Amino acid sequence: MIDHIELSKEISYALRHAPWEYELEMDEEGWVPVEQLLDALHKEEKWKNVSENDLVIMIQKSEKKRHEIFNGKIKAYYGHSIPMKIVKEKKEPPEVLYHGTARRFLDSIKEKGLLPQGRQYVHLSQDVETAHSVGMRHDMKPCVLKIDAKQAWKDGIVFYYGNEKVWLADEIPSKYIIYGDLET
Ligand code: HQG
Repeated sequence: MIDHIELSKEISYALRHAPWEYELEMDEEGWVPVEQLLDALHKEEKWKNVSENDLVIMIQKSEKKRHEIFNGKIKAYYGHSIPMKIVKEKKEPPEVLYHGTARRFLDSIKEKGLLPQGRQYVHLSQDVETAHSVGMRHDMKPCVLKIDAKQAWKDGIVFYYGNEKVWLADEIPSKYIIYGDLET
């Protein structure tokens, strides 16, 4: 039996953080040939029977839209940390976006704004619930920050489309962050 959650984690690791460990040739949008990924996975005992169909099932079963398969290639929608910056589609964001984070990061965020830290882009959420669950990864009682994306976009801050719930930005200066009573 294939553990599709475990498979998704390994594929996210390969596509977001370490394509070279899997000898993957990645293009500038982050696409790699499915065959190459399968060849690499087949070298591991636990993935030796994984098929393209398993990848499709993995994507269908996932509670988040993390990966896409198209024309024999697969990519991660977001999350990259590799040195080669993945080219994302610039897009006007919704008027308001959210960012779930830990209480312990707030002072630094107030001072420096939202920075990508270990990843290529700052990750923003389309809705409060998504932001809250992102923040839960860092803090049992996360804070949800509200981003005045409309004003930021007007002022020339570039946003990029991740998937229907995830937006990306190079950085979000502190003046566009609303530290209201959104603490959850
Ligand atoms: C924080 C997951 C101090 C930032 C999620 C965050 C997301 C600062 C942490 C995606 C800071 C980075 C990404 C500053 C930002 N000072 N801390 N100036 N600026 N930070 O994990 O956004 O499930 O790299 O608030 O759902 O939490 O893997 O980013 O807490 O969509 O598919 O630095 O990853 O998706 O943490 O999460 P991360 P993230 P998956």
